[in-house]
Amino acid sequence: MNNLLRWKTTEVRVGVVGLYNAGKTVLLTSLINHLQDHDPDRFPIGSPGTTLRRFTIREPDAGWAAFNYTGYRDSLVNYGRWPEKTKDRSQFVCQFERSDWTFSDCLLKLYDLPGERIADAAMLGRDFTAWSERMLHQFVNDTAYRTCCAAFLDTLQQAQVTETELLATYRLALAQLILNYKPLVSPSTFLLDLKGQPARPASAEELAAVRYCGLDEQQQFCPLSESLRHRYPDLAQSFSERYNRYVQSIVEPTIAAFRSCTALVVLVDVTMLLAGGVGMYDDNRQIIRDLFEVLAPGEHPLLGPMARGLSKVFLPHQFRPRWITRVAFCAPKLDLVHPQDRDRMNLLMRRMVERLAADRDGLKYDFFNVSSVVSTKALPAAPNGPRVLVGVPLRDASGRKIPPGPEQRFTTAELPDDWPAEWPTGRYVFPEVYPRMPARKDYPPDQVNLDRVATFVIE
Ligand SMILES: Nc1nc2c(ncn2[C@@H]2O[C@H](COP(=O)(O)OP(=O)(O)OP(=O)(O)O)[C@@H](O)[C@H]2O)c(=O)[nH]1
Ligand SMILES: [Mg+2]
Repeated sequence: MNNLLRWKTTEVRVGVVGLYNAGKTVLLTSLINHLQDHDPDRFPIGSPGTTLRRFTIREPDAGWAAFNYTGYRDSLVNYGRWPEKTKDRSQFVCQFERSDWTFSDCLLKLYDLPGERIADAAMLGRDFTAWSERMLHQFVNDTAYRTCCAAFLDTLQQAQVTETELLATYRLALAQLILNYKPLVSPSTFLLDLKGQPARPASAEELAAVRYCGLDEQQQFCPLSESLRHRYPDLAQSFSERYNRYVQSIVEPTIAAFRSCTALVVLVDVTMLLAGGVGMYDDNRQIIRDLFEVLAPGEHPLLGPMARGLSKVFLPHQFRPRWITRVAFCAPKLDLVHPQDRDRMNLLMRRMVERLAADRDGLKYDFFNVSSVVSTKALPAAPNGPRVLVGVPLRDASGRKIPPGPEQRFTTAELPDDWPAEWPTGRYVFPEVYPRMPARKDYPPDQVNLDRVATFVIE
């Protein structure tokens, strides 16, 4: 009887965004695992007691690579390793029924992307001139950027310049940004090229010598000042063409799909920001602001909440709103923070990004501190005592990766109750650990609050 009643399908599209290494792929892998092998006691979703059934994996949409769920889960379960770094955008599509939805089943589309690409978000809707102005504004007005980009800014000032000099000094600037934990590295192919090859740790000069700022060696570009655009119109023209091709082939396909999601999961890795220093915080905030500008979450300006409510009830899914109405801000890796500080983690994230969401009419948003794969246990701590966790360390004292060994006790940073006015790289340390996954194939990992995120975004 149930099936006769379910006469329509509700399509839900959820995009996960966040800087590289923020935990997007791990979050999606754990989420899919919990939906596929659903246990209402371990993953309460929707109204109390909701069960899921008939979970089926579907083909991704045309033009999309499939999210490698099986591979990622296999690496977690069988090899005890975190999934590898994401190299390209991908999509996971599944369909299931939930007992709290009487008339409809759910077609869920999940989107993953390499975190590097979101640094290019500001290119959407900007031509080469506007992008140049924006980048140069940032380089000149922010001390950290000015320092990293000094040689490039000098080149811009010279009476005579060549394309080679400009590109070489710009690549050096991008390399300096990477080495100074500044994630706003654009064009992002400098960090992660078209073949999915990430930049390897090296000196700034080495990085500048082997990486490209553009689609490939022949199609590199860099921002040009107004005066240079004026004095070298041919160069400006060819940079502009390369820029357009770059936007068309990299930025549009990656970022544009996120625009028509129904919900976004925005990962704000508080542990990485505290560890990376104040510059990393500033940049991540800037990147989320850019992303909000181009993705424009919130109600459709012409329709508003009323029409949205009606369209959901009466229209077939292909006519449902094609814009983002919900944003779940998530602070991932909760298990790297001592339970004593976990409320602070949520508060820090809220202080950082709430304004961006509150300024958007009709956007529903909430904040969650999340652990997708709980991989530590905590020992009790006195209010000002050391925060001690137990887990399998992933690195030795000098930061080198080590093979998995026995569980160890280690100290993790105490979280401040607000963002300090300034803090250096390395003041806060949150040692990484190996994942803890149940070996049983159909038994999803322990998680915290991922169920609440799922309830919020799948509606
Ligand atoms: N302890 C712990 N670590 C986590 C958790 N989720 C992610 N991590 C750590 O974060 C790293 C990066 O996670 P990914 O999911 O690969 O990050 P991503 O956002 O997909 O990164 P890109 O693919 O580079 O954009 C992992 O290798 C883990 O070290 C978690 O729930 N607990
Ligand atoms: Mg990833």
